[in-house]
Amino acid sequence: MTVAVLSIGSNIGDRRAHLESVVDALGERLIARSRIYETPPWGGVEQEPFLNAILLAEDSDWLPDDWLALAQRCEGAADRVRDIRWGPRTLDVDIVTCHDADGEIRSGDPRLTLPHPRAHERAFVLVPWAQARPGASLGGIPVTELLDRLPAAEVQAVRPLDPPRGW
Ligand code: A4P
Ligand code: MG
Repeated sequence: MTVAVLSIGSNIGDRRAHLESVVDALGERLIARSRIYETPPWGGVEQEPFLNAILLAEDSDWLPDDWLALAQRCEGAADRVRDIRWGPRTLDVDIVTCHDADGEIRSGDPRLTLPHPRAHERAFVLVPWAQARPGASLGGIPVTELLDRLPAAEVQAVRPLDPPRGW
């Protein structure tokens, strides 16, 4: 069995519908989800604000590659075009971390690096994750501690949307 933490983001088109498409694709695998947050773009490319959320999912048979395949299927279904690194996108689905019965899975494979190499420095990942799973940790460090290491302004800029239907 594996449990995956997925970071989902969108800043083109119907942003909320793009996030909800991942919830639909997970179906009964979904075990928890954060609220939806509006977040300033991270990474230096000037672009529209993102909606971001964290989803937790589990499957009794799946390996990490299966979560990546699902992520890429969802991106493809949203007509995701890969051009500018860290640029605008209809839907981005990243595997933040993946656990099996032995604990957090580690991989240096560039096709699927685990944990995600930049998750620990992104308020748009850590704020929703701490909200969905208050005791969560990444690489053995509590997510709340990782948040304390980020500039306060970056953390405060990650704002929950008003509670919408279903979230
Ligand atoms: N890959 C390796 N490890 C992973 C993993 N753990 N999860 C590979 C997902 N994919 C992983 O990704 C490039 C390759 O990474 C894939 O082929 C996969 O096999 P990509 O999604 O095609 O490229 P990208 O998204 O342009 O690059 P990257 O580095 O993944 O960008 P990020 O890190 O996804 O950043 N600001 C806000 N506020 N909110 C956002 O959601 N997102 C980005 C994109 C930038 N700024 C943002 C946001
Ligand atoms: Mg990505």
